[in-house]
Amino acid sequence: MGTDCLFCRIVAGEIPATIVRETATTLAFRDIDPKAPVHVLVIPKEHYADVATLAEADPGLAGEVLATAAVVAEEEGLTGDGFRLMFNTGPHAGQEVFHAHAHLLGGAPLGPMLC
Ligand code: DGP
Repeated sequence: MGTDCLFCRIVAGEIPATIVRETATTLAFRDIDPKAPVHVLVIPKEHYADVATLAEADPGLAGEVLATAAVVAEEEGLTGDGFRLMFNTGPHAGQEVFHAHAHLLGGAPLGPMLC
């Protein structure tokens, strides 16, 4: 996508982020405004506007995003007590950044909290 996408710019190293895991196709980094003790965003490096677009165009890559999220959940110690993995998709969900991303949340009881 390029310079007008915030997360593409993080992938390119043009905007700093606290990266917790990187694979050939995915990147996981801490959310700048965490809503839980652990709040990591997991994205495909390639630009897709949202998870529906991603899943239709490249289901394998969508699976790689989920796999990276699962590894980060394990590394962050979330697998015992549980965690939430969610994709805001479109304006009614409050999606603000139109580069597909999973929110990985955990580290405390989450209740009905939304991102
Ligand atoms: P969403 O509402 O689902 O589009 O969530 C976008 C998330 O992106 C939101 O929780 C805040 C986070 N975010 C926005 N700008 C930045 C940034 O520059 N760096 C990081 N690490 N996260 C950001």
